[in-house]
Amino acid sequence: MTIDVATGICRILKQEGVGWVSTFPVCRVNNALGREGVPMLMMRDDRYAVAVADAFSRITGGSRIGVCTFQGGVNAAGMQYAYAGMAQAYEDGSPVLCITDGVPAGSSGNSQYDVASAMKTVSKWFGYLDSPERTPELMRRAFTMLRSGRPGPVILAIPNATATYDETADPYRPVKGWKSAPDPADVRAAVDQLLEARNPLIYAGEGVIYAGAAEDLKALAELVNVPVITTLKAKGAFPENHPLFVGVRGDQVAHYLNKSDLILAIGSSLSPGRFSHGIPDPAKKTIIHCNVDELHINKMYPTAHAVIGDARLTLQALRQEVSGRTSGAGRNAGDVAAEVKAARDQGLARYRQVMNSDETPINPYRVYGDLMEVLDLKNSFVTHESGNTRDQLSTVFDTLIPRGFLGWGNVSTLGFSLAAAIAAKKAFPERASVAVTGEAGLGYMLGNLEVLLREKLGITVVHISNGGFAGYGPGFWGPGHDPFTHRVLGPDEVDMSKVIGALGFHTERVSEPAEIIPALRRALDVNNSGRPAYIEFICCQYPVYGQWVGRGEG
Ligand SMILES: Cc1ncc(C[n+]2csc(CCOP(=O)(O)OP(=O)(O)O)c2C)c(N)n1
Ligand SMILES: [Mg+2]
Repeated sequence: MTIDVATGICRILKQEGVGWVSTFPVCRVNNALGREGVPMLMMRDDRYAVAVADAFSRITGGSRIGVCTFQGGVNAAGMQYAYAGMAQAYEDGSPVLCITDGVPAGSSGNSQYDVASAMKTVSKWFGYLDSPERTPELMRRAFTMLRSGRPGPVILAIPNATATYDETADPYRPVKGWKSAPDPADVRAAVDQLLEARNPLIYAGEGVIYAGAAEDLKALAELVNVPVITTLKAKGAFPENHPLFVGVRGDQVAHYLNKSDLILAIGSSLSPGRFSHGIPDPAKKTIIHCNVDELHINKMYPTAHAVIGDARLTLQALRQEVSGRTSGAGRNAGDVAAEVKAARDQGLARYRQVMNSDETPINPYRVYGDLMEVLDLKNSFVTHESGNTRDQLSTVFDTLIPRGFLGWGNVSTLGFSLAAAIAAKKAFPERASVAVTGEAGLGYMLGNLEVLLREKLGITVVHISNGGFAGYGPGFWGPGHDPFTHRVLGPDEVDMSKVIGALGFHTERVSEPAEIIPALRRALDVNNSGRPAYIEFICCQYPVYGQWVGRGEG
């Protein structure tokens, strides 16, 4: 049976269980998607087309692959705009499939922008379909890379979507993805060191979520009686009401990072970036680095011992080894939980206080506290924006299930929260989905709000409206910040609830603390009927949050 490349790709996507594709026109595969009955979620710009698919892969822990299409080929404005989304997906290690038009044979080198070189800098693999017969092969390779090893974006460029091939010559079979188990000798050596340490600490990264290993992490932590911190991107990999949970950031996390003599890192690159910790006094600590990829071993810090393999298989092997050595009793380490509780209570005291504040303008922590009260934390999704909402929510928001909260941002690209909230609604339609943003994130979202109305996506956008760009550093004022570039028109000058209300959203503007909970309840209620909501909370400028250790002002 002879079919064209675009149709072949669509049929393979269906075989791979892809239920929808996000897009911004144009891409020559799109008409085939339409003909073959693959729903398209049309965003309002190319960056968001990538970001929604990227977020879907993150939120499902890679168990369902997000796929997007956008304009490519010669002089492709779409691809240049999509680049921002791909760069973020690459830096954050998200397994998203990007399909685009390729530069046709005979046209390479005629424009200034070198498509292939640019795409290679933001992908785990850039596939160029130079011959129609190779369609099944390249799709097989793409899904192999999306489902195996270190996660990252894969790009497929199709220079001639109408070329034809024989579909029966190389019949496509879905790719399962493969995992590797660690070397048992490495597991033994790691356990030797772990059992000898006085103050070990588990440092869990997002690899735990991609490996579906949250339960295994909990089981190991309990067996060895070791406190746990998670990275921003792994927030929720460990239940945050667990007695061994220390935090993502803040004084209690600093206390444990400083105090530890051994760090058992699992599923984390251990890369000190803008939004992660540095390891204090690394030379004085034993770093056991469990990772799926050798790329991160001995990076920045000397690795005392590496355990290479899938996070779930690694955690299981570590647990089995500890059990065997201790006749199932695990590591006896005194009352670790009581110390964790005391450190958390001390570290969180000042935030818990403002979470109950009645001041006006509203303290942003009061909004976060009330949000936690309103949501069923085992059946909802919340994400932050770049800016204070990231720093504050990752300090205090209690995440009880993996992906009940999406922390994101090795590179923290403004506007991603809307894409994440959309992807969460697609992944778990029954869950409430909330994006918390400042004015800069909102600005990036505005053009895409129409999508929520068109697609009947019942999502709530919570705006912490404080009339300025807080950005990084100590806040809106003071040394180290940007005094000339923070002020924008604030709630006294612009009423965003009217602007977004005119689009068709349910909107409210809240300036009284007592009104926060009722307003949130009304918004979530409206969401149940597929109508999006926007609530503007008139807040004070309160740039206070937990710091990253060893990163200066973060
Ligand atoms: C695409 C992009 N450009 C620039 C930045 C740098 N940046 C981080 S936060 C921020 C301003 C945030 O202000 P706002 O949205 O009002 O949040 P607030 O901190 O006031 O809550 C900027 C410009 C970024 N994260 N992403
Ligand atoms: Mg702001």
